[in-house]
Amino acid sequence: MTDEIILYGMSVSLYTGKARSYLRKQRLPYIERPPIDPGFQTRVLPKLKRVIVPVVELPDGSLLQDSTDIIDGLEARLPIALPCYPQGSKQRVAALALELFGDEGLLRLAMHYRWSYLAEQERFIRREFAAFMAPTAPIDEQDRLAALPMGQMQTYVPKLGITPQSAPVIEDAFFELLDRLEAHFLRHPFLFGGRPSIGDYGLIGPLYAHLGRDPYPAGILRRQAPRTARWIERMNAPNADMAEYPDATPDAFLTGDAVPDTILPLMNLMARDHLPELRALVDFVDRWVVETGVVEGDPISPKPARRAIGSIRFTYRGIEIESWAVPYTLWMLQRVTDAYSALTVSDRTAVHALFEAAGLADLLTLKAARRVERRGHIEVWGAVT
Ligand SMILES: N[C@@H](CCC(=O)N[C@@H](CS)C(=O)NCC(=O)O)C(=O)O
Repeated sequence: MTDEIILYGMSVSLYTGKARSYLRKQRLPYIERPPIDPGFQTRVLPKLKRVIVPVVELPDGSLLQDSTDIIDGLEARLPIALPCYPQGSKQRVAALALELFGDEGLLRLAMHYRWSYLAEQERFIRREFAAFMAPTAPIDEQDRLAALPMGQMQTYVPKLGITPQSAPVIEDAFFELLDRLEAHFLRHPFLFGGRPSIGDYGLIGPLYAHLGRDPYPAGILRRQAPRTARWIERMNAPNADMAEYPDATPDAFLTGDAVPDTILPLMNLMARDHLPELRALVDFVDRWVVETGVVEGDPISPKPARRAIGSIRFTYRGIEIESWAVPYTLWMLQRVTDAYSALTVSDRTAVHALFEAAGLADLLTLKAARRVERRGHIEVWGAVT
C-alpha cells in the first residue's frame, strides 16, 4: 500500500506523457516511478501480467491502467480541479475525436521520427531507455542494456506501415499537422479555450515524448511551430501558463459551446489521415468476429501483451500501406460514437453539422459489428451492435 498517487511510467513513453500531463494540470500530488521499481514488480505485475506503462496506483491500492482509464478513473474518484470533458456537446464530441486522433492516429508519425532518424539522435534515445533499465549501473553498461527495449520497440516500426515508401508522406502529414496546430495555438492556449480538454490530453501523447522531445523532430517542431512548442510546455505546467493570451479565461472552456474555426482543419486532417484506417479496421473486425465465432466476454487475444489480431491494408495519403489491426482502437472509437448517440436530437444535429463541415461526419456512426470492452485491464469482445 502507499499513501500517495504513484504514476508508473517513463520519460520516453508516449502514453505516460498523456497521464503525467493530466496529473500535473490537475495539480494532483503524485510521485513517478519506473517499471523496474519494486512496487511495480510486486504489486502491479502480478495483477497486470505484462509490463506496460502508464499505470497509476492509488493510495487504496487500486490500479488504473491505460491513459484513458487513468483520466476517467481519476475524474470519477477524486475532486478534480479542471474536469476535461466539456459540458457543451460540440466541444465534447470534437475533443473525444481529437483524443482518438492523438492516441491512435498520430502513433505512426511519432514512431517514424523516433526510429527512422536514430542515427541523428541515438545518444539521446539510448540514454533515455538506459535510465529505465539499470540506473545505478556504469553508463556503458546502461547503454548496452538499452539495446533490449530499443530493439523491441523497433520491431513495431514496419508493423505500423512505416517503410521507405511511406516515409515521405508521413513527413508531409507531420508538417501539415504542425501548420494546423500552430494556426490554432496562435489564438488559443488549449483546443477549446483556457482549459485542457480530453482532446488536448490525446494530442500531448505523441507531441510530448516523441515529436516534441526527441531531438530530431523536436528541432523541426520548435522551428515550424513555436506556439505549439509552448502548448507542449503548458500541458506540463502545474498552472495555467498562458500569459500570451490576455483575452483567454484561465481554467475555463470557451463559453456557449464555441468551437474555434481553427479546430476544423485539425478534424479535417483526421478525416484525411486517420478515417481510412479506422474504416479498414472496422471492416477487418466485422469479418474476423464472424470467421472466429467469438462470443461476448472472450479476450481479444490469448496473451495480455498481444494486442493486434491481424493486419489491415488501406490507402494513406495516396500510398497503400499495411498496418496492424488493434481492437483497442475500436474501444477508443466507441467513446466518440457513444458520446454522439447519447445526445438529444437537436444536439446531435449541431454536432453532425460540425463534423460534416470538417469532412469527418462518418466517424460519428462508424461502428464494428461487435463492441470492444475493457475488463480486468485487458480488452474483451462486447455485445453485438
Ligand atoms: N493505450 C494505452 C497504451 C499503453 C502503451 O502502449 N504503453 C507503451 C509505452 S508508451 C508500452 O508500455 N508498451 C509496451 C509494449 O508494447 O511492449 C494507454 O493509453 O495507456
